[in-house]
Formats: sequence, structure tokens, C-alpha cells
Amino acid sequence: HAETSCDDCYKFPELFMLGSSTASYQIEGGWNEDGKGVNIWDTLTHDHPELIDDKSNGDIACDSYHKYKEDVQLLKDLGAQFYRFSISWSRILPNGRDNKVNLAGIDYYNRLIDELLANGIEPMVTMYHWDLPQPLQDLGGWPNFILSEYFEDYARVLFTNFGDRVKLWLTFNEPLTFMGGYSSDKDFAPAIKSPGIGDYLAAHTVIYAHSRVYHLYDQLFRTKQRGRVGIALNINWCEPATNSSEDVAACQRYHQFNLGMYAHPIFSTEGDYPAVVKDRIARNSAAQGYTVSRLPLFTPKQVEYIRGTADFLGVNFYTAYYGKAGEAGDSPSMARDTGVITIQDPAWGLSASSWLRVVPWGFRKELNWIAKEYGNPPVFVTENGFSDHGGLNDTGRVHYYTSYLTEMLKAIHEDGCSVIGYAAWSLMDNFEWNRGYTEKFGLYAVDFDDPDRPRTPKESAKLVAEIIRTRQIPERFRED
Ligand code: PNW
Repeated sequence: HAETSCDDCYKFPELFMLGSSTASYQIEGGWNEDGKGVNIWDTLTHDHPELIDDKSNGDIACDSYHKYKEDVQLLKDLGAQFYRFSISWSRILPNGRDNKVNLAGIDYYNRLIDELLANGIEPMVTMYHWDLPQPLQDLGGWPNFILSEYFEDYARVLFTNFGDRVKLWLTFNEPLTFMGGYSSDKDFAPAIKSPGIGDYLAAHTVIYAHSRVYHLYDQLFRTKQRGRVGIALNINWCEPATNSSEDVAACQRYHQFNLGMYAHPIFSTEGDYPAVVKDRIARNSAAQGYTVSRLPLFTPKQVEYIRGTADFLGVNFYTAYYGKAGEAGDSPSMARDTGVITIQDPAWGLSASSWLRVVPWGFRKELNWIAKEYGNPPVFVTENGFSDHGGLNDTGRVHYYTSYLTEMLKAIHEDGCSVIGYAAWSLMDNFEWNRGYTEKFGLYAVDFDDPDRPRTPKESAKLVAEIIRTRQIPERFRED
């Protein structure tokens, strides 16, 4: 493409969907209003404020429980074609089980969905963005396989109540991240320390739960509702630190442990966990004296049941690492089983988050890796974004979006990757989990000192609005 000035390379395909995303616990507030039950993030932030950098919580957050109409207006101002938000399980089912449905919760999401549709914005719903009802954690949480059944019951309530209007569904957001809630007592809810054991049990339940919901949709809802069901998985690009075969293999392992753990059972032709994941965990488990692998196995029947249970793959992509072969993490742990040492290049641009460096070319490589590994499935970028410490003149975020979107468009136009949509994380500044309100990801600023939680567009909001309106990267940000 060196000679041809490629104007189309900077344009979004006609059917490509552009929008933005949020999550219930991060924005809603109303933590105990109108019959909502307690979830594991309520518990963690209330009982262990020391685990949150600014000792804050999501009790009020952006107050979207009351300000959803304003949120829809922000989306409208952006020109967003869709809005990805999540539903709070304990707002719908206060105890986590379907014997008691909280009608005020159903009503809230009905009003949000109707407001979106009245403004020409398509709802995209994440069923689970980390806020597990506390009563289900009291039963052990995701490591308890029975939760795959309870999750299906919850999903049935959602399809029944919202499926007439919601056509884009994601079962889970980033199981890779929330399985970490069972491997460390330091951060993610429920902060249970069972590395290399509880986290794998959680993963196992979540994969099966996802497939149950997909089959449920097929059996009871698909013919009538005609929507699509996917899952949102996060992955960092891993660039081999050297071209040695060890480092190349290390980055393949990184991908198989972090993405393949979830994507391979669902999106590969063979199904099941990746062979390298099963082999290494089994080998390490044996060496540690376990009779059986710390990673539970799916039966051949379950492998078949799970295989092919997604209409599209949601991808959350933020950053990249250099990877080389080597021992990392405690024994046992997923890091130890993976056997990769990751480092970031000090030359890569910084954000406010320690893990997030600006590596736009990693995005294109990642989309290509996924296309090659899983036979080019439809990929929906469900999150991509940049953190800073606040301010309306957010040039770092403007640079991040233009450079990452340019690389994504190369993956589409030059490499043939079937990417069908993109959601900017996030619509507005919000509760950034253990970082509290110290790291800002929003296109809109939120004043958390003001009880009204006013929202103000940043420069990046104006940029994204221009991109959506013109459906291209503005000329002033192009490389040639
Ligand atoms: C995602 N990493 O989390 C979540 O889905 C959002 O809720 C969150 O606010 C956003 O990204 C920003 O953090 C991630 O270490 C957490 O690569 C960690 C990583 C990536 C995404």
C-alpha cells in the first residue's frame, strides 16, 4: 500500500457499529435502592476500603440509576449507534436466585432500554460485569459449578424481560480478570486467595455457564427474538522479546492461557481447553503432588456442548507486553503454569494505569492473531480506552483513540479481519475498581464532588463525535 494513497483505509465499513461502553457497578450507584440486593463489590468496598486506593466505593458512583436519561443524551451527542452497559444481577434478583424478581430493577432497565431506542441507540447488554450477588458468593461463588445453573436462570429472566428489544448480548465481561478474585486476597472481589486452584475452578464454571445461556437462547428465544449472543474476553498483545523459538513459544503460551482458556473451548474447531494449557497445568500439578490436575477437565460431551456457542467474539483490548520464557508467580499459580515473563518497553507511552501503555500496533497484531487462530470469527471490540488523571483537554486520550482506530482499520482493510463494531471505554469517568476514582477513562468528565454528578464533554468526546459523524479518521490525525 506504499504507492496507493489509501483514502478508504481511514474509513469505517458501512455496517460497522460505533459506540461506547460502561458497567453497572462502575456507574449506577443506588446500591441499596428499591430492593437491590448486596453484591460482592458492595461487600468488598464496604468491608475493606483499604483495598481501594481512595477508599471509595460505588454506592453513588455516577448516579446513573437516577441520571440514565442524561447518559442517553451524552450518547446521542456522541452520535453513538449503540450503548454497551451491564445489568446488575442483584438489582434484578436480590438473592441471586430466580424465585424472587425485583420489579423495580426490571423497571429501571426497561426505562433505560426504551430511552435508548427512542433516541435511535441500540442496546448491547452485558449480563455479568463482575458484580456477583453476595448470597451466591456465600455458596463459594464461581468455583461452585452450580452457579452455571443459577446464571442460566438469571439469563432466562433477562431474555424474557428485555429480549424483545435487546438484540446484542454478552454473557460475561473478562472472565480472565474476575477469575483473579479467587487468586489473590489483595484486589478483586471476592478477594479469595486460591491461586492456581480457585481461579481455574471459576473459569471452568464460567465457560460452562456461558454455553448454557447460548443453548437456552437457541431453545427458547432465538427464533422469536433474533438476537446475537457473545462473550467479552480481554487480551493483551504479547510480542516475543527476541526471535528465539523459546520466546516465540512463550508468547503463544501467553495467548493460550489468557485468551485461549476461554476462547478455545467456544471458538476453535476442536473445542476444549488449549492442549498447552491442559498439558502444562497437569504436569505442574503432578510435580506438586496432586493426583489430578488443578484444572478441571470437561467431559467429551461437555466439549461438544460448549463448542460453537457464540455468534460473535467480544474483545476488550488495551495494551501490549514483551514476553519471554521464564518462571513467574508463586507455585501454584496461573502465572507459574503459563511460564512467561512480561515486560513493557519504557519507550511506550504512559497512561494513569500502571498496566496500560500506548501500543497501537499491538491492536492490529492481536486482531490478526484472533482471526488466524479461530477462523476469522466476527469480532466486536467491546472495550478499548485510555486512562489519565483528569482534565478536559485530554490529548493523550485523543492520540490513543486515533492511533488505535487507525491500526484496527488496517486490520480490517489490509488484513481482512472481520471486525464488526467498536465500543470506546468508557462513556464517562467512573469507579475504576481498586483504583477508585483516581484513574479516569471517560469521554465525559464527571464531577464526583458535586452531588448532582454533572458530566462535561472532554476533547476526546468531541473527537469521537466527529469520527462517528464522518465515519472516518479525521485527516489531521492520519499518518501519510
Ligand atoms: C477492563 N489488564 O478491565 C474492565 O472491563 C473495565 O471494567 C475497566 O474499567 C477497564 O478495563 C479499565 O481497567 C481491565 O490488566 C483490567 O490488562 C485489567 C486489564 C485490562 C482490562
